[in-house]
Amino acid sequence: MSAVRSVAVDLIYDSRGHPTIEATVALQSGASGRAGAPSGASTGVHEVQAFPAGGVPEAIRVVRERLIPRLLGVDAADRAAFDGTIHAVDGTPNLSVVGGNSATALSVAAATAVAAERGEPLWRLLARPGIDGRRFPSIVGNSLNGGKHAIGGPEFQEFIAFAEDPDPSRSIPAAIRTHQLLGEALHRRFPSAALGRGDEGGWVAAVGSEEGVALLAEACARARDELHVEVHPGLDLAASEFFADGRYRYRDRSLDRDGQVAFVAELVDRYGIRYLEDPIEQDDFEGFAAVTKAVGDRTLVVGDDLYTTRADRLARGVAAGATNAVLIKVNQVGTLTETLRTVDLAAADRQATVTSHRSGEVPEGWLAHVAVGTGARALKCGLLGGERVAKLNELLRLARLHGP
Ligand code: 2PG
Ligand code: MG
Repeated sequence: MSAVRSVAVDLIYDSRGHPTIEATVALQSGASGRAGAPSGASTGVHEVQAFPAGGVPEAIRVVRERLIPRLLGVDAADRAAFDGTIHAVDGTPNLSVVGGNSATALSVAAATAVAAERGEPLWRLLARPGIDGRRFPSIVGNSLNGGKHAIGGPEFQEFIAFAEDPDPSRSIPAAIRTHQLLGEALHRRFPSAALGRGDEGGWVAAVGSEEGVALLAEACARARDELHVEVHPGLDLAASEFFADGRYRYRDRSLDRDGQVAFVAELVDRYGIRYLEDPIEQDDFEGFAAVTKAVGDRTLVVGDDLYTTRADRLARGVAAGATNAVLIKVNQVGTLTETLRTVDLAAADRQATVTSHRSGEVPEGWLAHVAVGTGARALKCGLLGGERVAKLNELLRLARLHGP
């Protein structure tokens, strides 16, 4: 039994400079694990609450006073018991008492401690049936930022280099090269403007959404020619962020649902898009289904805000034919237990999974283990900045250790 000996929670900062939580779980054996929780900016309305109303200080106080005493002595190897204690003490469906970020930090720290006790990598502890650590996710690499992740950028939130290759030593450099080539293209397009970097390390430029896609597609084509890796354009529209009063609002026009579906389908074909996240607002399962019907045979249609990693919402999406893939973010549901429930449902329903970072990240690599252990089709991650590179480098390490 991997009984919990002590638990600590503390304030740390994420990559946006916002406070978040880190947890350290120590076991009777002396093994311990530590993990920090990331935070989103374009959070879905169906996510759990990241922190209680009083923010990080209140989260820390509640966890110390009410949760830690209940976690001491619990068998951390019994994930349902450990994570279940968090839910039991919280007592709300959206973790508004302890906070979803406390739950994530604690759940991942406990799993990390158990893995350390066994002398195993974390991914193995999380491994779903049939996963042997020799299959690696492709890379969904954010190259140009917009929406809530960039000031003065396009409406679409993320312009992505989708590097489809089972070998991280090929996919990662291809995605990074695309980012570089996109920077050169932006510089040619705006020779005297200053180019910035957004929250996820992608470029920020005063381009419109479609122009951004065109420049990205060009950069992908050049990277493909140079490196002979299948790198194609992808998008996370985060469409809920520019949807208001029934319309999708762009700087030069507004579209109803049918108009949005047609616009997105046209972009997929014109630019060869192979990854399409949240093209429709977060409560419109039918709109998603229309997109999937139109282009789901040639691109991943991924639900992020639509599902917020929740099994009940994924089940609804499967019944509606809404998507062919689901984004997986641990802190959208709080614990690893809930996350793995959704991953297993996705596998049963042949929905691909994409393991994702948040826009406010911590410089840690545990996300790569979640991706490998759950057999994710792709790891979604920024390409620049220590908090992003930490995940890419961990994936490279796993590939070197366990790869073919
Ligand atoms: C998203 C994420 C990560 P945020 O929308 O997919 O890229 O953004 O963490 O701000 O929700
Ligand atoms: Mg998203």
